[in-house]
Amino acid sequence: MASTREFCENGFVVKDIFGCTELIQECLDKLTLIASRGLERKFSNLSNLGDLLVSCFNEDKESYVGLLKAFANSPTVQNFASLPGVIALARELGVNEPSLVTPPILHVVKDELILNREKVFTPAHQDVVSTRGSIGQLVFWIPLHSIENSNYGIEAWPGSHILGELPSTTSGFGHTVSKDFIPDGNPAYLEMNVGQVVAFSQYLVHQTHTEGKFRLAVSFRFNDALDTEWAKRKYFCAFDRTTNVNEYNDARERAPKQSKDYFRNLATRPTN
Ligand SMILES: O=C(O)CCC(=O)C(=O)O
Repeated sequence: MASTREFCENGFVVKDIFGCTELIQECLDKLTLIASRGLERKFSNLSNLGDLLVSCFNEDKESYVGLLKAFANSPTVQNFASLPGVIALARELGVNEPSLVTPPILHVVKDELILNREKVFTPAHQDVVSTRGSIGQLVFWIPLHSIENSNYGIEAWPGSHILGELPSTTSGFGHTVSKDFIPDGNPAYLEMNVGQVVAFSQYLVHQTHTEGKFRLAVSFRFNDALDTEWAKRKYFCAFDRTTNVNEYNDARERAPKQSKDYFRNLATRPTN
């Protein structure tokens, strides 16, 4: 109950989640493995992982973006959204039947890895503008390491969630709360330990802190599938899926030979 009270007052709550630390370790190992192109490497430290990503980025930026997507879509990363402690917290904070808005998304912040500053350093914004799902929609944000006083954490204006959807303008990020409507006072910097998550309302005004060295975090959002008001809006959600069938059409010509080789190799692969 204490979490609910704190959440209703501030619009966010930071909580330890059982099993989160182990999942984070698995994620860091997996990212190290993928970024080192399948060489069996274990995560050693954050700075090494940062350097490894910088070398991938410098080699080929498009491929680097694909690599991050491939990692973010791994079941290991997706597991954050099904940790029993996460589901229990969502229910405690009013989301009775959690329904994912999008799969978990990865956020990487490091000076040498920035393709578009405006997308990475989010300005003061409310997530509701880009999602518009059920009213109690909750955002979970999970750093993959501790976030001390200035390591590209997130900053939030406590209590801003009760202001509803504030007027916003378009920005390089997508949208930002209009200047005159940014809540008074300084935002709170959310310090977090490994294994902690922050759950916040889609109405909370928040932004990315612009100082730090290297930061990795995962976020995802839950609508409440039992929300009757949302049901009346036909479960609408502004996020949508798209497909791109026009890229890599030449792969079709290579497919007959490739697939023959692929299955031959798979059938004769040594089992362990
Ligand atoms: O990771 C960040 O810095 C920003 C995340 C964020 O604002 C969001 O997920 O809504």
